[in-house]
Amino acid sequence: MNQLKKTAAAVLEANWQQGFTIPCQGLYPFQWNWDSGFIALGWAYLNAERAKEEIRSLLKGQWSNGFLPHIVFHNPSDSYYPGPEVHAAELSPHSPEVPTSGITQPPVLGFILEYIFNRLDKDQAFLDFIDEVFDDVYANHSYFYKHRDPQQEGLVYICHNWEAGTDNTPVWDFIWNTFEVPEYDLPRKDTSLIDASHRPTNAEYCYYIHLIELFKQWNYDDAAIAEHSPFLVQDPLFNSMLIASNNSLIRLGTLLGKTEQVSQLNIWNEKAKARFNEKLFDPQLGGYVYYDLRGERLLSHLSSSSFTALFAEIPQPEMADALVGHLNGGRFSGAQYERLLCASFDPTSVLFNSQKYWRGPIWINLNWLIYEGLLNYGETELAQRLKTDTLALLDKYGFYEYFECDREKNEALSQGYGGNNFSWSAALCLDLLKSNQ
Ligand code: 2M8
Repeated sequence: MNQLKKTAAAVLEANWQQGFTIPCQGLYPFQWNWDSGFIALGWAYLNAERAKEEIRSLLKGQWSNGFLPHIVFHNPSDSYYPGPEVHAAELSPHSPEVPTSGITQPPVLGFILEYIFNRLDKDQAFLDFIDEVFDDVYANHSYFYKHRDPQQEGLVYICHNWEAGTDNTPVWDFIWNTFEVPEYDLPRKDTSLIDASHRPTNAEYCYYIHLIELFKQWNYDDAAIAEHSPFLVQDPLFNSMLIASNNSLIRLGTLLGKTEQVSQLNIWNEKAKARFNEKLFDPQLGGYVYYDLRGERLLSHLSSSSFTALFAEIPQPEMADALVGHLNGGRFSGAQYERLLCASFDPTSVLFNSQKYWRGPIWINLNWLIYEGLLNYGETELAQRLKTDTLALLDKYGFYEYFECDREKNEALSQGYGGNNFSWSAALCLDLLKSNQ
Protein backbone atom coordinates (compact mmCIF):
# COMPACT_ATOMS: atom_id res chain seq x y z
CA MET A 1 0.00 0.00 0.00
CA ASN A 2 1.59 3.27 -1.00
CA GLN A 3 1.54 6.35 1.24
CA LEU A 4 -1.27 8.16 -0.59
CA LYS A 5 -3.47 5.12 -0.28
CA LYS A 6 -2.71 4.78 3.42
CA THR A 7 -3.49 8.43 4.10
CA ALA A 8 -6.72 8.22 2.09
CA ALA A 9 -7.79 5.20 4.12
CA ALA A 10 -6.97 7.05 7.36
CA VAL A 11 -9.16 10.01 6.31
CA LEU A 12 -12.16 7.75 5.68
CA GLU A 13 -11.54 5.88 8.93
CA ALA A 14 -11.40 9.13 10.91
CA ASN A 15 -14.61 10.43 9.31
CA TRP A 16 -16.54 7.20 9.84
CA GLN A 17 -19.35 7.56 12.44
CA GLN A 18 -21.04 4.28 13.22
CA GLY A 19 -22.92 3.64 10.00
CA PHE A 20 -22.00 6.57 7.75
CA THR A 21 -19.16 8.92 6.91
CA ILE A 22 -19.16 12.69 7.38
CA PRO A 23 -17.63 14.73 4.55
CA CYS A 24 -15.31 16.65 6.90
CA GLN A 25 -14.88 17.16 10.66
CA GLY A 26 -16.46 20.37 11.92
CA LEU A 27 -17.40 21.87 8.55
CA TYR A 28 -19.84 19.11 7.50
CA PRO A 29 -20.79 16.99 10.52
CA PHE A 30 -23.75 15.03 9.05
CA GLN A 31 -24.39 12.57 6.22
CA TRP A 32 -24.54 14.24 2.80
CA ASN A 33 -26.27 12.59 -0.14
CA TRP A 34 -23.85 12.65 -3.09
CA ASP A 35 -20.81 12.67 -0.81
CA SER A 36 -21.99 9.33 0.54
CA GLY A 37 -22.16 7.85 -2.94
CA PHE A 38 -18.53 8.73 -3.71
CA ILE A 39 -17.48 7.74 -0.21
CA ALA A 40 -19.13 4.31 -0.56
CA LEU A 41 -17.00 3.71 -3.65
CA GLY A 42 -13.90 4.47 -1.56
CA TRP A 43 -15.03 2.10 1.17
CA ALA A 44 -15.34 -0.67 -1.43
CA TYR A 45 -11.51 -0.77 -1.49
CA LEU A 46 -11.19 -0.98 2.28
CA ASN A 47 -14.28 -2.64 3.70
CA ALA A 48 -17.25 -3.59 1.49
CA GLU A 49 -19.55 -3.90 4.52
CA ARG A 50 -19.03 -0.22 5.24
CA ALA A 51 -19.89 0.64 1.63
CA LYS A 52 -23.22 -1.12 2.17
CA GLU A 53 -23.79 0.52 5.53
CA GLU A 54 -23.08 3.94 4.06
CA ILE A 55 -25.80 3.43 1.45
CA ARG A 56 -28.28 1.87 3.87
CA SER A 57 -27.84 4.84 6.22
CA LEU A 58 -28.49 7.31 3.43
CA LEU A 59 -31.63 5.45 2.44
CA LYS A 60 -32.91 5.72 6.03
CA GLY A 61 -33.47 9.37 5.14
CA GLN A 62 -35.59 8.57 2.08
CA TRP A 63 -39.09 10.07 2.09
CA SER A 64 -42.23 8.02 1.42
CA ASN A 65 -42.60 9.66 -2.04
CA GLY A 66 -39.12 8.46 -3.10
CA PHE A 67 -37.38 11.80 -2.49
CA LEU A 68 -33.81 11.49 -1.14
CA PRO A 69 -32.73 14.51 0.94
CA HIS A 70 -29.36 16.22 0.62
CA ILE A 71 -28.57 15.86 4.34
CA VAL A 72 -29.56 13.19 6.86
CA PHE A 73 -29.14 14.48 10.41
CA HIS A 74 -28.49 11.15 12.16
CA ASN A 75 -26.63 12.85 14.97
CA PRO A 76 -26.85 16.24 16.70
CA SER A 77 -24.04 18.76 16.08
CA ASP A 78 -23.74 22.49 16.60
CA SER A 79 -20.86 23.06 14.18
CA TYR A 80 -23.05 23.49 11.06
CA TYR A 81 -25.61 26.03 9.89
CA PRO A 82 -28.34 25.51 8.74
CA GLY A 83 -29.21 22.48 10.87
CA PRO A 84 -32.39 20.35 11.05
CA GLU A 85 -34.47 23.02 12.80
CA VAL A 86 -33.95 25.43 9.89
CA HIS A 87 -34.80 22.82 7.26
CA ALA A 88 -37.85 21.58 9.24
CA ALA A 89 -38.55 18.71 6.86
CA GLU A 90 -41.22 17.41 9.22
CA LEU A 91 -43.54 19.98 7.58
CA SER A 92 -43.83 17.55 4.68
CA PRO A 93 -46.23 14.61 5.11
CA HIS A 94 -43.65 12.44 3.29
CA SER A 95 -40.67 13.00 5.59
CA PRO A 96 -39.25 10.07 7.57
CA GLU A 97 -38.60 9.68 11.28
CA VAL A 98 -34.95 10.68 11.12
CA PRO A 99 -34.48 14.47 10.66
CA THR A 100 -33.47 15.41 7.12
CA SER A 101 -33.28 18.44 4.87
CA GLY A 102 -36.10 19.04 2.36
CA ILE A 103 -33.94 19.58 -0.73
CA THR A 104 -31.99 16.96 -2.66
CA GLN A 105 -28.62 16.51 -4.43
CA PRO A 106 -27.30 14.95 -7.68
CA PRO A 107 -28.58 11.34 -7.84
CA VAL A 108 -25.37 9.31 -7.93
CA LEU A 109 -26.49 6.13 -6.17
CA GLY A 110 -27.48 4.18 -9.32
CA PHE A 111 -24.07 4.41 -10.95
CA ILE A 112 -22.21 4.09 -7.65
CA LEU A 113 -23.86 0.69 -7.13
CA GLU A 114 -22.64 -0.44 -10.54
CA TYR A 115 -19.12 0.94 -10.03
CA ILE A 116 -18.78 -0.87 -6.72
CA PHE A 117 -20.14 -4.09 -8.22
CA ASN A 118 -17.58 -3.88 -11.05
CA ARG A 119 -14.71 -2.90 -8.76
CA LEU A 120 -15.55 -5.92 -6.60
CA ASP A 121 -15.25 -8.18 -9.67
CA LYS A 122 -19.01 -8.70 -9.85
CA ASP A 123 -19.23 -10.10 -6.36
CA GLN A 124 -22.47 -12.06 -5.78
CA ALA A 125 -22.88 -10.79 -2.21
CA PHE A 126 -22.77 -7.22 -3.51
CA LEU A 127 -25.32 -8.08 -6.20
CA ASP A 128 -27.59 -9.34 -3.41
CA PHE A 129 -27.13 -5.99 -1.73
CA ILE A 130 -28.04 -4.21 -4.99
CA ASP A 131 -31.18 -6.35 -5.09
CA GLU A 132 -31.98 -5.20 -1.55
CA VAL A 133 -31.77 -1.47 -2.39
CA PHE A 134 -32.73 -1.45 -6.09
CA ASP A 135 -36.40 -0.56 -5.57
CA ASP A 136 -35.54 2.36 -3.28
CA VAL A 137 -33.11 3.84 -5.78
CA TYR A 138 -35.63 3.27 -8.57
CA ALA A 139 -38.30 5.02 -6.45
CA ASN A 140 -35.99 8.03 -6.27
CA HIS A 141 -35.74 8.17 -10.09
CA SER A 142 -39.48 7.77 -10.33
CA TYR A 143 -39.91 10.70 -7.92
CA PHE A 144 -37.78 12.91 -10.19
CA TYR A 145 -39.66 12.11 -13.38
CA LYS A 146 -43.02 12.44 -11.67
CA HIS A 147 -42.44 15.64 -9.68
CA ARG A 148 -39.48 17.50 -11.19
CA ASP A 149 -40.36 17.55 -14.89
CA PRO A 150 -43.47 19.75 -15.22
CA GLN A 151 -43.38 19.80 -19.03
CA GLN A 152 -42.73 16.05 -19.21
CA GLU A 153 -39.76 16.65 -21.48
CA GLY A 154 -37.28 14.23 -19.91
CA LEU A 155 -35.20 16.82 -18.03
CA VAL A 156 -35.64 17.39 -14.31
CA TYR A 157 -35.24 20.67 -12.46
CA ILE A 158 -33.48 21.69 -9.29
CA CYS A 159 -35.10 24.37 -7.12
CA HIS A 160 -32.16 25.31 -4.90
CA ASN A 161 -28.46 25.95 -5.52
CA TRP A 162 -27.61 23.41 -2.80
CA GLU A 163 -29.41 20.78 -4.91
CA ALA A 164 -26.81 21.35 -7.65
CA GLY A 165 -23.91 20.51 -5.34
CA THR A 166 -22.05 23.38 -7.06
CA ASP A 167 -23.34 25.79 -4.44
CA ASN A 168 -22.12 29.19 -5.58
CA THR A 169 -21.27 28.72 -9.25
CA PRO A 170 -21.45 32.14 -10.96
CA VAL A 171 -24.36 30.79 -13.00
CA TRP A 172 -26.63 31.29 -9.98
CA ASP A 173 -25.79 35.03 -9.93
CA PHE A 174 -28.15 35.36 -12.87
CA ILE A 175 -30.98 33.78 -10.87
CA TRP A 176 -30.30 35.87 -7.75
CA ASN A 177 -30.62 38.96 -9.96
CA THR A 178 -34.26 38.14 -10.62
CA PHE A 179 -35.65 38.52 -7.07
CA GLU A 180 -34.99 40.20 -3.77
CA VAL A 181 -34.63 38.65 -0.34
CA PRO A 182 -34.69 39.92 3.25
CA GLU A 183 -31.45 40.33 5.17
CA TYR A 184 -31.44 37.28 7.40
CA ASP A 185 -29.56 36.93 10.62
CA LEU A 186 -27.06 34.21 9.66
CA PRO A 187 -25.41 32.28 12.47
CA ARG A 188 -22.91 30.81 10.01
CA LYS A 189 -20.24 28.45 11.32
CA ASP A 190 -18.34 27.73 8.09
CA THR A 191 -16.70 31.16 7.91
CA SER A 192 -15.14 30.78 11.34
CA LEU A 193 -13.85 27.27 10.52
CA ILE A 194 -12.08 28.11 7.26
CA ASP A 195 -10.94 31.19 5.32
CA ALA A 196 -14.17 33.17 4.71
CA SER A 197 -12.87 34.47 1.39
CA HIS A 198 -13.02 30.89 0.07
CA ARG A 199 -16.73 30.54 0.97
CA PRO A 200 -19.97 32.07 -0.40
CA THR A 201 -20.84 35.59 0.81
CA ASN A 202 -23.55 36.44 3.35
CA ALA A 203 -25.54 38.11 0.57
CA GLU A 204 -25.58 34.75 -1.26
CA TYR A 205 -26.51 32.88 1.92
CA CYS A 206 -29.58 35.12 2.31
CA TYR A 207 -30.81 33.73 -1.03
CA TYR A 208 -30.07 30.16 0.08
CA ILE A 209 -32.02 30.59 3.31
CA HIS A 210 -34.85 32.50 1.69
CA LEU A 211 -35.57 29.62 -0.69
CA ILE A 212 -35.74 27.21 2.26
CA GLU A 213 -38.15 29.61 4.03
CA LEU A 214 -40.39 29.63 0.95
CA PHE A 215 -40.37 25.83 0.67
CA LYS A 216 -41.35 25.59 4.34
CA GLN A 217 -44.28 27.95 3.74
CA TRP A 218 -45.41 25.45 1.09
CA ASN A 219 -44.71 22.43 3.31
CA TYR A 220 -42.22 21.21 0.71
CA ASP A 221 -45.09 20.51 -1.67
CA ASP A 222 -43.64 19.77 -5.12
CA ALA A 223 -46.56 21.23 -7.06
CA ALA A 224 -46.30 24.53 -5.13
CA ILE A 225 -42.53 24.64 -5.66
CA ALA A 226 -42.90 23.99 -9.40
CA GLU A 227 -45.48 26.75 -9.61
CA HIS A 228 -43.86 29.43 -7.48
CA SER A 229 -40.17 28.83 -6.79
CA PRO A 230 -38.05 31.69 -8.18
CA PHE A 231 -35.22 29.15 -8.68
CA LEU A 232 -36.13 26.43 -11.18
CA VAL A 233 -33.20 25.29 -13.29
CA GLN A 234 -32.33 22.34 -15.52
CA ASP A 235 -28.72 21.74 -14.56
CA PRO A 236 -26.38 19.73 -16.84
CA LEU A 237 -24.56 18.06 -13.93
CA PHE A 238 -27.73 17.03 -12.10
CA ASN A 239 -29.36 15.64 -15.25
CA SER A 240 -26.13 13.88 -16.26
CA MET A 241 -26.01 12.17 -12.88
CA LEU A 242 -29.62 11.04 -13.24
CA ILE A 243 -29.04 9.73 -16.77
CA ALA A 244 -25.79 7.96 -15.76
CA SER A 245 -27.69 6.36 -12.88
CA ASN A 246 -30.47 5.36 -15.29
CA ASN A 247 -27.83 3.72 -17.52
CA SER A 248 -26.53 1.74 -14.55
CA LEU A 249 -29.94 0.78 -13.18
CA ILE A 250 -30.89 -0.52 -16.64
CA ARG A 251 -27.85 -2.82 -16.68
CA LEU A 252 -28.20 -3.87 -13.05
CA GLY A 253 -31.98 -4.30 -13.33
CA THR A 254 -31.47 -6.53 -16.36
CA LEU A 255 -29.12 -8.72 -14.31
CA LEU A 256 -31.68 -8.88 -11.53
CA GLY A 257 -34.65 -9.61 -13.78
CA LYS A 258 -36.44 -6.32 -12.99
CA THR A 259 -38.19 -6.25 -16.37
CA GLU A 260 -40.85 -3.65 -15.63
CA GLN A 261 -38.50 -1.14 -14.05
CA VAL A 262 -35.95 -1.64 -16.82
CA SER A 263 -38.46 -0.88 -19.52
CA GLN A 264 -39.62 2.27 -17.71
CA LEU A 265 -36.00 3.37 -17.17
CA ASN A 266 -35.35 2.93 -20.90
CA ILE A 267 -38.34 5.11 -21.75
CA TRP A 268 -37.19 7.88 -19.37
CA ASN A 269 -33.62 7.64 -20.54
CA GLU A 270 -34.15 7.81 -24.29
CA LYS A 271 -36.29 10.88 -23.93
CA ALA A 272 -33.86 12.44 -21.46
CA LYS A 273 -30.76 11.98 -23.63
CA ALA A 274 -32.43 13.35 -26.76
CA ARG A 275 -33.79 16.40 -24.94
CA PHE A 276 -30.50 17.02 -23.16
CA ASN A 277 -28.63 17.26 -26.47
CA GLU A 278 -31.36 19.30 -28.08
CA LYS A 279 -31.93 21.78 -25.27
CA LEU A 280 -28.76 22.10 -23.21
CA PHE A 281 -26.04 22.11 -25.87
CA ASP A 282 -24.96 25.62 -26.84
CA PRO A 283 -23.32 25.34 -30.27
CA GLN A 284 -21.68 28.78 -30.01
CA LEU A 285 -19.93 27.84 -26.78
CA GLY A 286 -19.43 24.22 -27.81
CA GLY A 287 -20.71 22.80 -24.56
CA TYR A 288 -23.64 22.03 -22.29
CA VAL A 289 -25.15 24.86 -20.31
CA TYR A 290 -28.06 25.54 -17.93
CA TYR A 291 -31.71 26.27 -18.63
CA ASP A 292 -33.62 28.66 -16.40
CA LEU A 293 -37.20 27.33 -16.50
CA ARG A 294 -38.62 30.32 -14.65
CA GLY A 295 -36.97 32.89 -16.93
CA GLU A 296 -37.30 30.63 -20.02
CA ARG A 297 -33.70 31.22 -21.11
CA LEU A 298 -30.39 29.44 -21.45
CA LEU A 299 -27.72 30.49 -18.97
CA SER A 300 -24.82 30.13 -21.37
CA HIS A 301 -21.75 29.56 -19.24
CA LEU A 302 -19.34 26.66 -19.24
CA SER A 303 -18.36 25.02 -15.97
CA SER A 304 -16.94 21.65 -14.97
CA SER A 305 -20.59 20.51 -14.90
CA SER A 306 -20.68 20.96 -18.70
CA PHE A 307 -18.29 18.03 -19.14
CA THR A 308 -20.16 15.52 -17.00
CA ALA A 309 -22.44 14.63 -19.92
CA LEU A 310 -19.47 12.53 -21.12
CA PHE A 311 -19.82 10.42 -17.99
CA ALA A 312 -23.47 9.72 -18.83
CA GLU A 313 -22.64 8.96 -22.50
CA ILE A 314 -24.97 11.68 -23.73
CA PRO A 315 -22.96 13.65 -26.36
CA GLN A 316 -22.92 12.71 -30.01
CA PRO A 317 -19.37 12.52 -31.44
CA GLU A 318 -19.14 16.14 -32.64
CA MET A 319 -20.42 17.40 -29.29
CA ALA A 320 -17.90 15.26 -27.45
CA ASP A 321 -15.15 16.69 -29.69
CA ALA A 322 -16.15 20.23 -28.76
CA LEU A 323 -16.01 19.35 -25.06
CA VAL A 324 -12.63 17.67 -25.41
CA GLY A 325 -11.30 20.76 -27.20
CA HIS A 326 -11.94 22.92 -24.13
CA LEU A 327 -9.86 20.57 -21.98
CA ASN A 328 -7.15 19.91 -24.54
CA GLY A 329 -5.43 23.22 -25.26
CA GLY A 330 -8.72 25.15 -25.01
CA ARG A 331 -10.08 27.54 -22.43
CA PHE A 332 -10.03 25.12 -19.47
CA SER A 333 -6.39 24.00 -19.92
CA GLY A 334 -5.05 27.09 -21.67
CA ALA A 335 -3.07 26.82 -24.92
CA GLN A 336 0.15 25.99 -23.03
CA TYR A 337 -1.60 23.83 -20.44
CA GLU A 338 -0.98 26.58 -17.93
CA ARG A 339 -3.98 25.39 -15.96
CA LEU A 340 -4.38 22.10 -14.20
CA LEU A 341 -7.59 20.29 -15.06
CA CYS A 342 -10.33 20.94 -14.36
CA ALA A 343 -11.46 24.37 -13.14
CA SER A 344 -15.01 24.36 -11.81
CA PHE A 345 -15.88 27.45 -13.84
CA ASP A 346 -14.73 28.83 -17.20
CA PRO A 347 -11.29 30.32 -16.43
CA THR A 348 -11.63 32.85 -19.26
CA SER A 349 -14.79 34.37 -17.76
CA VAL A 350 -14.70 37.59 -15.75
CA LEU A 351 -16.76 35.75 -13.13
CA PHE A 352 -14.03 33.15 -12.56
CA ASN A 353 -12.31 33.17 -9.14
CA SER A 354 -9.59 30.57 -8.68
CA GLN A 355 -9.95 30.36 -4.87
CA LYS A 356 -13.63 30.71 -4.21
CA TYR A 357 -15.38 27.41 -3.76
CA TRP A 358 -17.42 26.52 -6.88
CA ARG A 359 -16.46 29.69 -8.78
CA GLY A 360 -13.19 28.26 -10.14
CA PRO A 361 -11.21 25.81 -7.97
CA ILE A 362 -10.69 22.17 -8.89
CA TRP A 363 -12.92 19.59 -7.17
CA ILE A 364 -11.92 15.93 -7.01
CA ASN A 365 -15.40 14.49 -7.57
CA LEU A 366 -15.86 16.50 -10.77
CA ASN A 367 -12.39 15.45 -11.92
CA TRP A 368 -13.27 11.83 -11.30
CA LEU A 369 -16.52 12.14 -13.29
CA ILE A 370 -14.74 13.85 -16.19
CA TYR A 371 -11.90 11.31 -16.11
CA GLU A 372 -14.35 8.42 -16.38
CA GLY A 373 -16.31 10.35 -19.02
CA LEU A 374 -13.22 10.84 -21.18
CA LEU A 375 -12.50 7.11 -20.96
CA ASN A 376 -16.05 6.45 -22.18
CA TYR A 377 -15.19 8.37 -25.34
CA GLY A 378 -11.78 6.74 -25.90
CA GLU A 379 -9.87 9.90 -24.88
CA THR A 380 -7.26 7.95 -22.94
CA GLU A 381 -4.39 10.42 -23.25
CA LEU A 382 -6.40 13.37 -22.02
CA ALA A 383 -7.93 11.20 -19.30
CA GLN A 384 -4.42 10.30 -18.17
CA ARG A 385 -3.44 13.98 -18.04
CA LEU A 386 -6.46 14.72 -15.88
CA LYS A 387 -5.66 11.84 -13.58
CA THR A 388 -2.02 12.88 -13.27
CA ASP A 389 -3.03 16.45 -12.39
CA THR A 390 -5.51 15.19 -9.80
CA LEU A 391 -3.14 12.77 -8.09
CA ALA A 392 -0.34 15.37 -8.09
CA LEU A 393 -2.57 17.81 -6.21
CA LEU A 394 -3.60 15.20 -3.65
CA ASP A 395 -0.03 14.07 -3.21
CA LYS A 396 1.35 17.59 -2.75
CA TYR A 397 -1.33 19.06 -0.48
CA GLY A 398 -3.32 16.20 1.01
CA PHE A 399 -7.05 15.57 0.91
CA TYR A 400 -8.39 19.11 0.73
CA GLU A 401 -11.88 20.03 -0.37
CA TYR A 402 -10.81 22.10 -3.44
CA PHE A 403 -7.64 23.22 -5.17
CA GLU A 404 -6.00 25.99 -7.18
CA CYS A 405 -5.99 25.34 -10.92
CA ASP A 406 -3.29 27.82 -11.98
CA ARG A 407 -0.02 25.91 -12.41
CA GLU A 408 2.18 28.85 -11.49
CA LYS A 409 0.18 29.80 -8.40
CA ASN A 410 0.40 26.19 -7.28
CA GLU A 411 4.19 26.43 -7.16
CA ALA A 412 3.96 28.95 -4.34
CA LEU A 413 1.16 27.27 -2.36
CA SER A 414 1.58 24.85 0.49
CA GLN A 415 -2.07 23.83 0.95
CA GLY A 416 -5.36 23.32 -0.83
CA TYR A 417 -8.54 25.28 -0.16
CA GLY A 418 -11.58 24.71 2.07
CA GLY A 419 -11.75 21.82 4.53
CA ASN A 420 -8.92 19.32 4.98
CA ASN A 421 -9.23 15.55 5.38
CA PHE A 422 -12.22 15.72 3.08
CA SER A 423 -13.86 12.35 2.51
CA TRP A 424 -14.70 12.29 -1.20
CA SER A 425 -11.20 13.54 -2.09
CA ALA A 426 -9.84 10.51 -0.21
CA ALA A 427 -12.42 8.03 -1.49
CA LEU A 428 -12.03 8.95 -5.15
CA CYS A 429 -8.26 8.99 -4.84
CA LEU A 430 -8.52 5.32 -3.92
CA ASP A 431 -10.50 4.68 -7.09
CA LEU A 432 -8.12 6.71 -9.29
CA LEU A 433 -5.16 4.84 -7.83
CA LYS A 434 -6.56 1.42 -8.66
CA SER A 435 -5.15 1.35 -12.19
CA ASN A 436 -1.71 2.44 -10.90
CA GLN A 437 -1.32 -0.60 -8.71
C1 2M8 B 1 -21.12 21.83 0.08
O1 2M8 B 1 -22.46 22.19 0.33
C2 2M8 B 1 -23.00 22.38 1.66
C3 2M8 B 1 -24.51 22.45 1.51
O2 2M8 B 1 -24.98 21.25 0.99
C4 2M8 B 1 -22.48 23.61 2.35
O3 2M8 B 1 -21.69 24.37 1.79
O4 2M8 B 1 -22.87 23.81 3.50
C5 2M8 B 1 -21.05 21.49 -1.42
O5 2M8 B 1 -19.71 21.41 -1.86
C6 2M8 B 1 -21.78 20.17 -1.68
O6 2M8 B 1 -21.61 19.77 -3.03
C7 2M8 B 1 -21.30 19.06 -0.75
O7 2M8 B 1 -22.09 17.93 -0.92
C8 2M8 B 1 -21.36 19.51 0.72
C9 2M8 B 1 -20.72 18.50 1.67
O8 2M8 B 1 -19.43 18.16 1.23
O9 2M8 B 1 -20.69 20.75 0.89
